[in-house]
Amino acid sequence: MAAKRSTPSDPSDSISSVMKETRLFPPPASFAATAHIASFAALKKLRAKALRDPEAYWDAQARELEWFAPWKRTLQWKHPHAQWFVGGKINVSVNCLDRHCATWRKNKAALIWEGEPGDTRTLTYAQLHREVCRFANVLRSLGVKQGDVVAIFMGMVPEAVIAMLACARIGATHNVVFGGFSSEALRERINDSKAVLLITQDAAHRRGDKVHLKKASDAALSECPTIEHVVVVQRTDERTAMKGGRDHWWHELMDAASAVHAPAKLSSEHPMFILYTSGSTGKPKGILHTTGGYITQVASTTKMIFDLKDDDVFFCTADIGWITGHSYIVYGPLANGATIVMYEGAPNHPEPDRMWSIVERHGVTIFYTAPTAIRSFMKWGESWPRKHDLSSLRLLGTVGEPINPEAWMWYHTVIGGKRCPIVDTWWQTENGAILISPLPGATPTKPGTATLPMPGMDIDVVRKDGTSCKPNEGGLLVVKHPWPSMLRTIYGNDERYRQAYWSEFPKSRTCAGWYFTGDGARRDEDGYIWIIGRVDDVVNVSGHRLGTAEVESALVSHRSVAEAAVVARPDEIKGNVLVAFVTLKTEAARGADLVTLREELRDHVAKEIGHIAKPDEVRFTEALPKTRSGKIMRRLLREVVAGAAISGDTTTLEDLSVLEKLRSGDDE
Ligand code: 7RM
Repeated sequence: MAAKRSTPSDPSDSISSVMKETRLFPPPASFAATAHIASFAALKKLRAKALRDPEAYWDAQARELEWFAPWKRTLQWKHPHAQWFVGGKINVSVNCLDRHCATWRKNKAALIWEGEPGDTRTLTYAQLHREVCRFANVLRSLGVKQGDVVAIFMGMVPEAVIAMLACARIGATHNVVFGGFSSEALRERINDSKAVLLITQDAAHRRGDKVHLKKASDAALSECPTIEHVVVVQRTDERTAMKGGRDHWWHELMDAASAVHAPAKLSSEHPMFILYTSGSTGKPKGILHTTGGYITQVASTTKMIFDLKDDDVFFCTADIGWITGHSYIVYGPLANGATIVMYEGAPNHPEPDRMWSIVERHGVTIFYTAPTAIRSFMKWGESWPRKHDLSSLRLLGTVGEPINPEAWMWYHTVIGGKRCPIVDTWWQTENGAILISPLPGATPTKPGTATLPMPGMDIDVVRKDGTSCKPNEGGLLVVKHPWPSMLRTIYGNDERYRQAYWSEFPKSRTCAGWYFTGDGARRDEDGYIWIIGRVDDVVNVSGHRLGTAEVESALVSHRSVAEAAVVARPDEIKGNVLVAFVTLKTEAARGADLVTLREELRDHVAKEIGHIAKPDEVRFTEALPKTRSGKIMRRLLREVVAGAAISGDTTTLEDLSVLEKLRSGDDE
């Protein structure tokens, strides 16, 4: 008899979570002694109070910022559309720059930048302010008006930060497109947002090579009717074709621009930026964020979660083309008057110790990166960080994926010297700011969980029928009350906004209408939230619903494995069987007996989790298909194992050849 086949996204059964992790790491007393939130008791009190009256909580957070005019209403909620701080007038660049220039921070380093070839630039708050004012004047002189969309297609150079802040200063809505995207992806994002101006650069340094951004821009612009002007930063000595009347050199425009600029007084709900994120099908979604609510929640979470102090040096390794770069390189740290470190190039150029060399030379105190990066560092081996003095570090963070306990322990021991708390931060492009995270001076952490919702957030793990799950019962992660930095809509497609986020738990007699994150999760007996992964990545094997992330975590705990991705292949008998794609650590790959290792890995999973999770098949590969922000694209692997044609959006895939290799491996 053929087994009942349940689709992975069918959330009717609960999700079995098989992860067993009991290690507890309380905040070091010395860290708690100076922390903004200094005890678990204080945090619990704050969360309880904020949950009783979220509007009062966010009202107080917003008051930490500088407003031109106060708001009349904290929240206006017409499901599923929120407006925050209604009637308030504010400017984000004033909060990130002018505010600090009026204090001793005027000559504090705002941005320490390091180019891949080794050149560096430091901009103080006063210097960054002048550059932003000048570029704001440049944008105005090119006819950019409040509400116009400006596309930014750049590498990690200081001008990208200046461009974003200048947009915020004049009230232009920026649309940052990751510099690694193709010209087709750029074109689609320019046209969907109707951008009037593009800021790019001649070329970017990457892994000793150059990425030709202006050439890619030119190819895109052949079919972008809304673009009137292009501003080009000269980063390299590449010869660059400039189109008369349309293209302008950044440095020439800046030389002629005044450094005095009166900031626009924007209403709190003014559209601040659009950021495209890929859905599993169809074209990318333009996530729209507005001004007052976004900066309120981003500034407040940066201060609390990273326990920011004036002598901190904050290094977030994300690209500004992702939400993490927007919120935790640019806006959050600068709103707090912090010193940020920004690095242009690849983490293994010229050698795999580049990050640790940066930490040592600039005295980085807070380091924020992604699990995928941590697994690369592990793969390269601990001799690289061991070459450097990392004693300036006091806090570590992760974001982007569930972190497997193996990687957490490595990060804790090898990078953090067992002394630094780790904040595992859960959030989404749509959220704008971190929603679930430990506070480093307050929350005892466990490897693999983002722990508790932030104060002011009403988050639950629920069953399909909306009732709350019991401890350790897997379910769907939802947000029950609007929050200031939430997306306002999908640009130009409000129907898709309703469908994607608000249709799973619609407004009804028994439900206020909740935001569905798309993630599966469970809450343990301490209330800590364990993300099981995207609901699409939950598979049903012989009637058990398993999060593939947990099987991956078991695989990665084997000494030879660097990274693993697990997907289901439909099977007549079992409903689904698991197929594991595995990359090996550099050392282990040398002379490995793959036939034996394959069996060893299957047994290892059976031992760690149980027989139900034992992969039917283990395939060794050099690399996994990933998005450019490092998330494994399991959707593509599912299509590979099913032998199906690759469908849907692949513009976010980092390296198309990876997929080609996996597919040809199919025919072996
Ligand atoms: C910031 C960002 C969002 C998705 C989200 C999750 C996954 C992010 C964590 C995580 C487990 C984490 N925005 N995710 N952070 N899963 N633990 N700490 O990554 O829009 O690009 O992705 O990423 O599935 O829904 S994003």
